[in-house]
Amino acid sequence: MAFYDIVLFMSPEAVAAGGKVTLVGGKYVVEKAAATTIQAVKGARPPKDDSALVVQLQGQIATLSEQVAALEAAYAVCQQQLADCQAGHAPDVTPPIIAISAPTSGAVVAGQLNVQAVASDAVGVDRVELFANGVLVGTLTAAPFDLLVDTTTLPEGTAVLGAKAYDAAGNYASATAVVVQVANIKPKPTISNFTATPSALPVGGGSVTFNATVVGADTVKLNGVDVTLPVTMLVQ
Ligand SMILES: [Ca+2]
Repeated sequence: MAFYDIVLFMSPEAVAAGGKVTLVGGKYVVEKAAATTIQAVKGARPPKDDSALVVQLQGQIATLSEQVAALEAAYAVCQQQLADCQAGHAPDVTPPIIAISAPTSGAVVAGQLNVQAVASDAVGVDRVELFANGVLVGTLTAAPFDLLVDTTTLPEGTAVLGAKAYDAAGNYASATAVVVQVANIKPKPTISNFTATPSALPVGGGSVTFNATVVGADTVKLNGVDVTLPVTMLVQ
């Protein structure tokens, strides 16, 4: 039995053209690249086991995939630059300008929060990405760059809002982060200093004024007051 080492030869041009190797049903499938880019070298020492060879090849495939992704991104930028040149103007090398206009740092927020960004670019803004605590929460491709963010999905306390703007040439800029306080859980209100004036019901009828200090409530509703009548008042 002869053994072969499988050697991958894939030129940068082949990779740029979308050439890749994938493992399908135990067989390696070559896409968009000449078959000669994979060679089997006879006479090599046998691999210790097939699984090691598979792992080695999968590692090479993963590396090639990363290279393809990087080349595709670079190719897209080159295409845009070429289009700029063909259109008769210089390539766009200036990043956009972006800022978060709402909310402002230090704001206490709850529920649905309208995050608003303002972005501009000399050529054009391609898209705006909005982040909450570093996690992408939305991508907007046209102004206004506003997005409702459900703050109940965020931890209570400090939250950092961020935004990035891109132009078609791949230039990008980040907005100054906005730090807000998420407060969806409201503490129970406290009541103190309850007084009634006068402290006893007036004989023959009249009004009593109640006062109290309530902290931590948006609204105060008087549900009822238990009144204990003095014995003397009952006798009368
Ligand atoms: Ca630009």
